[in-house]
Amino acid sequence: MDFNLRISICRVILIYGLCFNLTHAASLDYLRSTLTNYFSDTRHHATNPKYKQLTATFIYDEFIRFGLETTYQNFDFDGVDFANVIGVLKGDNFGTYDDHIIGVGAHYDTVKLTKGVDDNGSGSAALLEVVRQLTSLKSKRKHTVIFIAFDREEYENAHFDGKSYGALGSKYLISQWLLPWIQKNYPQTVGTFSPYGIIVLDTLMDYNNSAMSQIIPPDSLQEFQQLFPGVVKNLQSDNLQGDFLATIFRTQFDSRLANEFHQQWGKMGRADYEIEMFGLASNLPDDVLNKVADLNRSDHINFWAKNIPAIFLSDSANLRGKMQDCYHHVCDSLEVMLNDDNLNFLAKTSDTIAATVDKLSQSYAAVSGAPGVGKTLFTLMTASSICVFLKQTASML
Ligand SMILES: *[C@@H]1O[C@H](CO)[C@@H](O)[C@H](O)[C@H]1NC(C)=O
Ligand SMILES: *[C@@H]1O[C@H](CO)[C@@H](O)[C@H](O)[C@H]1NC(C)=O
Ligand SMILES: CC(=O)N[C@H]1CO[C@H](CO)[C@@H](O)[C@@H]1O
Repeated sequence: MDFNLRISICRVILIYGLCFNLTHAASLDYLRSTLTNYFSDTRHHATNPKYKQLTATFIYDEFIRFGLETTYQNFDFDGVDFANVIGVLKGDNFGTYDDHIIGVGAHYDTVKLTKGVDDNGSGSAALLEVVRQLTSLKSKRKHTVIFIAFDREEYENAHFDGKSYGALGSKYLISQWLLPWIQKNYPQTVGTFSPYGIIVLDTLMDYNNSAMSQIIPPDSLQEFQQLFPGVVKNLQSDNLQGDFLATIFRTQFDSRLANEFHQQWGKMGRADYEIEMFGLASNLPDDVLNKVADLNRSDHINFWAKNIPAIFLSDSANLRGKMQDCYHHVCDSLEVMLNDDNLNFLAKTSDTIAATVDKLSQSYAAVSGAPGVGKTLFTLMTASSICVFLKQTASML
């Protein structure tokens, strides 16, 4: 075989390789190794403090490695020390009211006796994958991005004063870190502070395309129908497959973020991984809201309570597939949760978050000639037209 022909064959193989990689930018290897090495065992302060500490340190070190301004926010509850991990990627507009901050957050702790791979290893792994993608582009951006790994979201026992103390990490984050941090860094007295808000990830890798794998709680079916008629119709006509990511948001306050996320999801391919938008109208009566309280169960509620926009992404946890049995139990484990479909579903979610944050924070190529988004996009577009050409040629042969 002559040398030039060999080179040409090598090129074709290379381009083919590119075609296969094009479906997502997410690194399946990074997601898999993160889940396997740092989110596959209990992360509870009483039952497995060592592993929890290992995980927190890993997140902190990864944030640093990816170039974020990283800090622990320690807080005390009932005499126990907890720690949120915070990483900031400053935009050009940092410190001015033109800075529309966008956040991504997930809790890394677990309840006492679960392995917590899906709840909420999945959200934390996606969080790190998004940081990896956004910082590897070496682009700059106008708006600041904040990444947060929350501690102490989980709380399973009744407290002695009878109140519920779930999602404490995000509550303390807002009151003891975020609001003081904003006051210090954005001291203007004119203008309006207008963050895009935060994307909260909790329990989001359980994909299941079997019929009847998605539960709509029967005793609140009527309320779900009343609030989200389109979603319920979709699910029913789809034989209640648990094959979608649930996006929960308030139509009046969170639509900027929710709509962008929805649009980006549509551009990612893999149409079999679906999305459903649960937009909550304002001023709904409490008795209706109480029947759909599952939509409240993560850190986003603390942002809502402080009038900060937030959207909540989830697979719906115990209402779906294997999580019906494994939610908060030992079998929320690698053996049960780590399969190709779940990993690819998580990859699509990570890609969509990265694209949403990249778009809203207005990234642009750094002048130094480093490969910025523009150049990467150009390469991708060239590669994708070659892919289309190759696929067409292949189908003609
Ligand atoms: C859920 O959150 C909404 C908005 O913060 C609130 O109005 C509602 O009372 C909450 N419902 C429950 C059951 O906690
Ligand atoms: C899908 O969900 C059903 C329960 O509805 C479960 O029996 C089945 O194992 C799940 N399949 C996968 C691939 O998780
Ligand atoms: C989405 C989801 O189910 N998240 C869970 C994470 O853990 C908290 C605390 O137990 C639950 O309330 C959430 O349901």
